Amino acid sequence: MSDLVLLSKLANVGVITINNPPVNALSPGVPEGIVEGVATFNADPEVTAIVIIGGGRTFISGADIKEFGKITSGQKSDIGLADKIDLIEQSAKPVVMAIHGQALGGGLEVAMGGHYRVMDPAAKVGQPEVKLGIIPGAAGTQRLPRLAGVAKAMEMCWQGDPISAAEALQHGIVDAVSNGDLLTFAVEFAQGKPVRRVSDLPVAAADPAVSSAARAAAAKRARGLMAAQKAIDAVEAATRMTFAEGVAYERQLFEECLFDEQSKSMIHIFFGEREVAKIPFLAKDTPVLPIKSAAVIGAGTMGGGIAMNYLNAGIPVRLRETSQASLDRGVATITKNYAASVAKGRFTQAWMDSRLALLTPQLTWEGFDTADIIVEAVFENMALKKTIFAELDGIAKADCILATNTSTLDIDEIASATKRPHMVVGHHFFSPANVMRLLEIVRGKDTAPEVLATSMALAKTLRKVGVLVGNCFGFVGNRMFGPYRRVAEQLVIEGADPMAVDKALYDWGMAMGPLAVGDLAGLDVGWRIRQERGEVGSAPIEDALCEMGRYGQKTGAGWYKYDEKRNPAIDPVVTALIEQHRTGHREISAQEIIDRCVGALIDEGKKILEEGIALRPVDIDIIYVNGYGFPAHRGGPMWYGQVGR
Ligand code: 3H9
Repeated sequence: MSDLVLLSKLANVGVITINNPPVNALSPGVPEGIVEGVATFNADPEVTAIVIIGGGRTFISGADIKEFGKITSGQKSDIGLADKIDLIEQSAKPVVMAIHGQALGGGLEVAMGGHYRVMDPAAKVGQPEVKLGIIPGAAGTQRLPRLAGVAKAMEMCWQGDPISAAEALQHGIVDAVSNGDLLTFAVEFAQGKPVRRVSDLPVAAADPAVSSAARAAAAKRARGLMAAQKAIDAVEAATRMTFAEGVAYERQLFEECLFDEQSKSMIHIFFGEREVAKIPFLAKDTPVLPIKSAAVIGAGTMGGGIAMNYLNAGIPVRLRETSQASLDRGVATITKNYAASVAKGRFTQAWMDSRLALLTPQLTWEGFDTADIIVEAVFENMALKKTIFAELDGIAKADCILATNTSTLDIDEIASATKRPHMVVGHHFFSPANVMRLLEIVRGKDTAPEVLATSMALAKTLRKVGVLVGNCFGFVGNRMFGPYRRVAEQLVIEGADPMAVDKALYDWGMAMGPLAVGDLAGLDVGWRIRQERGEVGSAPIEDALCEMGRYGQKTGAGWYKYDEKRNPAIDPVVTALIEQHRTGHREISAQEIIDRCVGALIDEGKKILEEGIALRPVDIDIIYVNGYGFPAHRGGPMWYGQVGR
């Protein structure tokens, strides 16, 4: 037997420990090792029960995702997991799965192959395959409804979010939650238990209302994602097929997903999110500075959201404003955001109170001299930012990181206002900063390696995807967004309807159409930038809209007019304005709209790569999927540019 699976005995119980660091993926040899262990203990007369447990930090994180490419490229025909799980389930001696960390995907499927499951209170279980564009492929869609019921199984399989031990217990997915050492608990639990095979359990009769509600919810929340609908189909099949038939049907749907571009794109994003954390030019032993306290300047939308990230991570924050009214407004927004999460059941009131207790709103610089990081989040104005950084230079301790949340401005010029440009870095958060996962970490010409290493580590602490980018106007994300939106306007000038432009890109998978995004973000932002950069005229319709005071949603009108609920409607005033700028009236297809707008992203992305502003194409993809509503199932603009065009 290989080292991937270790066998030991505790009194009359055979213990199988999975030993495939870092996260016990089911790489070749692991399922085989477990099956061999089960057979060994079945043949051992001293053993009356078997416990399967994960070594290290987790139970099993799922099938080895790297193996999927071998199937799609024809190197192998199967992951070979479902049949191994059947063999575990066939054990004549009771098998108890002891879950700590995570049992995800194939990990939960293995767990359900056991006769019982016990769980550490902090552990999580889930079927996250849909987030990789696939569905469970080792009978998860057939065993889960037998334990948790059809509705819960459907929800878990199409949404893909892991659930807590308490919830897993409540839904019958596990049989007990441990109250001490997990292995000891599992060994005791195993005593005298009869064999109980999940595949033998009945499934409740089909309820069409449950399936159609799940399909409608998935069509909305997982728009365009084939795997979400197929996950529902597979679970529903359990209500009308035998276990064996259901497994065969699941396999067919799993393969349909696996061979589709959607899953290849989403797997690219999964590994990409981990790849961007690796900075080739940073030595592995680059020091990471401890960040135990933070200070944020500016309690507006961005400053407040940024402060919440630190509070959520348990890091105390001093939040500074220049007037009491602005400070009060900022604190009220933070409180309101937390209260909304409590109302939705995402946090408890006690948790919210403990976060707010870490916040010190203030009008002075008090305590800024001891902060480990100071984040400036004031109005996007170079002169103002330079004044602030010059002032900070006289206040902050020597090893304090000075971060600016600028979304476009030159980091080096901001840093030049200090005598320590090596401590200055851009931390570009995306609105709403407490929700959006992306953090662009902008490297100035003098930014020290330890400031970059700390920023990357901090992104993880703040539960963000940190992507290192170079210093240029708009960095990566906003720089690419400019040409994308310009092309959208150009299409209108050539004859496309604004709504047709937005609809084409929305239907293709973007979170919003490009013109609607302009209205949401504020058309005046781009207008001011064009004026500052001498680019007036490059967006003639948007210039004209701004001259009319139509800045977008915040003024109730932009490309569209908005009612109190912010529903957009066509405004004849805009239709007339467009007519004045029209150079043609040709029919423009949805495909042309997609090709030209996404093409603009790709072309600018290529320039960004040539200039070394982004490290790798995948960095751009991760930025677009996490910060700009680009559909993960299309893999990001650079990936799509290779496979989709
Ligand atoms: C599946 O199970 C299909 C089945 O139905 C069966 C079909 C037949 N495979 O995330 P981390 C790597 S599909 C290969 O930084 P954390 C990861 O790339 C699978 N590699 O750790 C990274 O490598 P590197 C369903 C994997 O503690 C390293 O491990 N399961 C896998 O922040 C550490 O990962 C999932 O979708 C894998 N399954 O988070 C779960 N998992 O160091 C996917 C991780 O070279 N995994 N790696 O960059 C996760 O969500 C997180 O890794 C986890 C740990 C929460 C487990």
